[in-house]
Amino acid sequence: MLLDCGGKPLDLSAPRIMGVLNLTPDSFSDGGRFDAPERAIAQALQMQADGAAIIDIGGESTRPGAADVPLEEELARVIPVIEALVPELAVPISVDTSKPEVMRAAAAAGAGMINDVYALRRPGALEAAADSGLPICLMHMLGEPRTMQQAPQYQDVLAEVGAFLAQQVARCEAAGIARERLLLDPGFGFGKTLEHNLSLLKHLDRLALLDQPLLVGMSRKSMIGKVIDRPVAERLYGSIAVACLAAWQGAAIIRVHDVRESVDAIRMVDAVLAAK
Ligand code: 8Y4
Repeated sequence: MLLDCGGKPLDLSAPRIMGVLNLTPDSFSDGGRFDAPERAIAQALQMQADGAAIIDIGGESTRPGAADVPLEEELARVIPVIEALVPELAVPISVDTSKPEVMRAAAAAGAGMINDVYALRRPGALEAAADSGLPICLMHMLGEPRTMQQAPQYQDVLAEVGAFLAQQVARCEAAGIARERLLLDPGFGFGKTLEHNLSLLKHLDRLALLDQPLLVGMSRKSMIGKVIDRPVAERLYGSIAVACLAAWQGAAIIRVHDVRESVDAIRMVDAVLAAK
């Protein structure tokens, strides 16, 4: 299956790696205004060389407890980097944003995918994403980043995440977005306890029944830290393990920080998937 990402093809006939390029001030000390574009370009080229099929660029921290980034700040962080990267990269760029203005500016700058953790629920986002013509990743989140980890509860996490994603697909179709443009993501860590995250991963294959490509992001997250009791810098092997479990169950795209290691791991998984 070939996805057209703003003119750059993304081949989803095997599981692919999405590299995370963070433009938040904690990753680039000047907040993206000064030398960040140069550093971001070097990092993106390295991720492409390491086998990333797409690179996700975000200027808004979506970590639990994080505050909202003002629009002008997010535009200033993200758009110059997208403009600089698009002509340099063969692989598409995905823009991690929930703001319609950022979606429109990123699409105009040549971005190839919209990755919205709010699943286009912010005012104006549905229309902006529809108008872009780009593929869109719709992610499940219970609550808002500031409060989502305060005792999230479900009757049946898999059924509720699945129903939410199916509902958002229907909403997008009603707005004129073809199903072929939609990827779905259960949103690991977004309003979920460790037990919720583990159940979602164990039964990820059930979400494949929604018939849209699945994108998952678990790299370095606290669901790994809690199980292996390691700080964020020491979660590579745990991250590789969950990436493989997701690929094994049919995940199309796996969002990771450690591209090279993850590409090797999922290539191995794919070889087994493809065996007779
Ligand atoms: C350490 C490193 C601890 C990173 C936590 C984190 C997803 C996503 C994020 C995801 C999609 C993150 C933008 C959270 N997670 N987009 N974005 N799916 N589609 N936290 O799971 O990486 S940011």
